Amino acid sequence: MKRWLKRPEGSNWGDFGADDQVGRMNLITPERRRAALAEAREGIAFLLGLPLDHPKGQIFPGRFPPRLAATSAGADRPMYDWTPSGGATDVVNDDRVTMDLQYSSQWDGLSHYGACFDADDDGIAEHVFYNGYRSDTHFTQPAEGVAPHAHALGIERLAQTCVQGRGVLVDVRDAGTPPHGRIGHAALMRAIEAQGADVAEGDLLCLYTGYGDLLLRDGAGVNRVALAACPGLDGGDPALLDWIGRSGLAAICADNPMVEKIDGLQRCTGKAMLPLHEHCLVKLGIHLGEFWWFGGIAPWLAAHGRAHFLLTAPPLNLPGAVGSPATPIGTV
Ligand code: UVW
Repeated sequence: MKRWLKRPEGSNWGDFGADDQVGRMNLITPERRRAALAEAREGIAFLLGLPLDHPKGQIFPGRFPPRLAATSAGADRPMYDWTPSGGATDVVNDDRVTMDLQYSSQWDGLSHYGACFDADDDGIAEHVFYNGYRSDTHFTQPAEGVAPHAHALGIERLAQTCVQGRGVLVDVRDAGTPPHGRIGHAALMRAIEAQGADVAEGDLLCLYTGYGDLLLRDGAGVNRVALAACPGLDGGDPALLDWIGRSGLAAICADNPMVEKIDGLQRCTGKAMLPLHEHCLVKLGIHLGEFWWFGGIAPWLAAHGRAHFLLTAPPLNLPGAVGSPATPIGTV
């Protein structure tokens, strides 16, 4: 069922079907996955995710590290105690965790980020998400337990695609203007070319900014010094947004907090504070991977003159969640 009369300029709403909920992940076809599998030539696998226990705790404002507790059946009884009934010898532990799903390495789901847009073409802006799904009709406050937050575009939709395709690693640590600054279209194209990479329909672009290395080295969270030290995409560059639209990329993943460069959130009226988020998540259905870590795979790829690899990165299959922790694996 079509949910809009007017779609945002430059968007692809409806192109994958009126009820589509996975956007450009549709472009990872069996053929593109076979091409990705062919990149796993050596059988060497790299973990592309950060740990969930940063020494300094909070790494993103408002998102807290996991709190882990052993499950327990009562004051002094372990959860599993089979000995009284059967005399069995099993000893079993379970854990319970409370965590912000978008703490550390994560996926932004298509229900994570929306925009104010007049999709009804009646002069009144609604809160809309990819493909015209709406805040008022497709979201509820999550209740205790597993009540869904997103009744559409939940992260389980992404999980159902399995998120397995060809990763393209681009080292952009020195690509920004000024150094460690914003990466616009020209700078990104230079970096892609310098590394002999090519970007094809259905690819998962991975941007190595060095931020994940800084986090591991210093335990630093999101602060001005760390943000200033690493580049990010320039969401204000129309040529970059146009290229992303034309590229056929299925997702963009980075080792920095937001994929796009932020110099501190500025007050702004009538436009998005995070224009790349709006362009990718809202207009095009391009998922964003954030806070990943490329410090292991990038040197290997560089040493072997390669940029492509098999990327496998499913999120949690948690119905109704708007984002998810990620434990991505790159195989070369
Ligand atoms: C926000 O958009 C606030 O966060 P993220 O970078 O996780 O998308």
